[in-house]
Amino acid sequence: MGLAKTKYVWVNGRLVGWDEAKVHVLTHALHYGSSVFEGIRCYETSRGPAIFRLKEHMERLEKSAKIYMMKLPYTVEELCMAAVEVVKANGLKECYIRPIAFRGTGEMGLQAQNPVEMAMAAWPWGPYLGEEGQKKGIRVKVSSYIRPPPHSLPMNAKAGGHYLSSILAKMEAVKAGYDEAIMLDHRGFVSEGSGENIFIVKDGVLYTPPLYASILLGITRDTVMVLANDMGYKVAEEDLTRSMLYTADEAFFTGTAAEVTPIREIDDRPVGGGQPGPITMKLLKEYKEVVHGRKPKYDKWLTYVK
Ligand code: PPE
Repeated sequence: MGLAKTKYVWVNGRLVGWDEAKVHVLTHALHYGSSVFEGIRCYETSRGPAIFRLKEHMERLEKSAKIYMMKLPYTVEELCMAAVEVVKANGLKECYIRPIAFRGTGEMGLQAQNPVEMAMAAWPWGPYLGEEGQKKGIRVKVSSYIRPPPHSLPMNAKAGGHYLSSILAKMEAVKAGYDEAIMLDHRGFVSEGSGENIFIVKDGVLYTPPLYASILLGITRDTVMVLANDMGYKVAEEDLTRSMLYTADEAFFTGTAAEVTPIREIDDRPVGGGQPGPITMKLLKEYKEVVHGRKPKYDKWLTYVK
């Protein structure tokens, strides 16, 4: 899948041409995965393009960096302004924005405190698990790979190296003919997808794994929790077992890239009726309304690109 190339990329504080946005082969992060990043979406609205929950994403980036003792060379505010600049300069209406901070060149070795460099690119990106997947639901498999426990890797940070675990799980699932993987944590409870958080619905109540199940504290997870509450549904952050997945009425993934994606089958067992569930679809619809700026109540989550 080729990336939809855009004109400019923001690199260390200035816009450069797409093809100029390069790093040296001895970049620390290339060898050891010492990077932290974000994934943010910008949507078209009647008031122009709007970036969804921009500040929360940049704040999470700062926290991820802190965990790995990386000092970001820009403030959250400066990074928010840079994101707006990238969208604007490229004339994009709807896009995915990828800020990354990484240890650059200088010394080699694990302890190297090489200067932290930053870049931010934006490009048009469709639904993570396919247009069709979002409409009809996807088929998933519980992975043989578990999420690293918190005393092995701080999975609450969105760090480059952490994705090696996700890559193994995703490749395994796709090679076996499924769309995505669900990973369990080191205790055997449900954690999350390779690049999404997971929810189930049982008897009208939403359940999602807690922070300590080695999940990334997803911003879409938070959005869906707020929307569900406001729609009158109860939401519980609780440990989920594998069999609770099999007997759920509905299941879905959340993520900036995945948005809300229904799950119609888990380990060859149909979820509910084997089709996207009604509460899932209501949440997906509401999510789309909100990100496209059609719900004044949640306008505080939008940063307009003017
Ligand atoms: N868990 C993981 C492991 C994860 O990577 C993501 C985002 C989430 C949960 C959901 O977080 P949030 O986007 O804040 O709701 N995954 C990104 C895609 C990773 C990729 O490049 O592939 C994303 O959705 O942007």
